[in-house]
Amino acid sequence: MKIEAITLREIQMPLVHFFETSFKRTFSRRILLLTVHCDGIEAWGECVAGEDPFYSSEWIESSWPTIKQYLAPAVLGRTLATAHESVALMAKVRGHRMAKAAVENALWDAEAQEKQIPLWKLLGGTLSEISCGVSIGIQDSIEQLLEKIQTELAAGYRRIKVKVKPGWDVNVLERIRSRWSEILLSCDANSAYTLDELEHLRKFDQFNLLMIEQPLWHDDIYYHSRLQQELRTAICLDESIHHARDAAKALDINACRIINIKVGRVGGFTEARTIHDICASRNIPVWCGGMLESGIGRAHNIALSTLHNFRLPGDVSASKRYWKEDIIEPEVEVTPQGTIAVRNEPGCGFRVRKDLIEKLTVRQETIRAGA
Ligand code: OSB
Ligand code: MG
Repeated sequence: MKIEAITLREIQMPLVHFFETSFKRTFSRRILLLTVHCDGIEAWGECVAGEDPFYSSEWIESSWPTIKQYLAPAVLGRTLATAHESVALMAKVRGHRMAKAAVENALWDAEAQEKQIPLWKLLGGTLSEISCGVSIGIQDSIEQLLEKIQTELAAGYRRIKVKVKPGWDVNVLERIRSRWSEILLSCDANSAYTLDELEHLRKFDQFNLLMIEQPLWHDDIYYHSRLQQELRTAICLDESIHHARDAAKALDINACRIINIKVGRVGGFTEARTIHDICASRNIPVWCGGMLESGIGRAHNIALSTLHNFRLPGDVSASKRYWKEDIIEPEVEVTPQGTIAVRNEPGCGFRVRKDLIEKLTVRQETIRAGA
């Protein structure tokens, strides 16, 4: 495929309900979408960098110029046999993994469209339906949170994950467990604690959690291994796993027993797959994380989740939990059994609603080969 042009677009989409983590309450998303134009095909990618450099150092205002000035020029004008080849072309740029993933993943979509096969098959996926959980943010009251959990359980979701932070943790987990003693339950601290809080973190052990996600510093692996030795609950790393070596290192030193794979955080499908394979070879289950994606990122997460070692329910859920109207058709829907059935159309499996995207676009820029 000959890469002729890349279009960057920022769309703005209000969330149906605010989403609060230990670092921020988000009401509306600013999403960077990328279109690759090649051989008459239009292929899409979503950059999961946030509105602020809080989850990671990347944010929409770092990703846009990095793609424009470095990543797009590295691939434009080239003829690639596979999307995978783009990784080496962009390798000179250090970090900026979410920006790289947006480019690489759009190229995977292009390759799948060109070969007329579903993206999930091109990635080597084997599962025909994926298992879904939900991530529920910090609410204004515990009652509100319990109500949300009730709604999601009734919808069929197979795992509930709640966001925690100091002051919204043990008290909250206690209330959840006293109402639902058996459900698959986990929590995500997004780095809200330090090792000084070990005695407090030990209290989490009483709730029979599937895992505690990223309790310590966003860039730490070593101290998580010290913490894992002290806890019965499995630690799952999210923020601090940037590439396959991080995953291997974390497993070498027993820093976690589960890994959350976010394709944007690790720089694209190629690296995500490598991490998946490393975990599979060590019998470590993985699951697919979410970044409040629009339908395009959501479709890519579904495709990734069909790899066999995605053995735990992911944070990949229905479009309607986030958006009044999603930018793909059909929207992502979840069955009453808490699954998403993969689609067998070529490419990402969903039609991109360009009319709606046009309406939501606040800026756009097309970069061409040699320009
Ligand atoms: O830590 O998994 C996280 C959203 C934004 C930033 C970080 C995280 C999250 C989520 C949302 O938990 C998951 C979703 O998209 O549903
Ligand atoms: Mg997380």
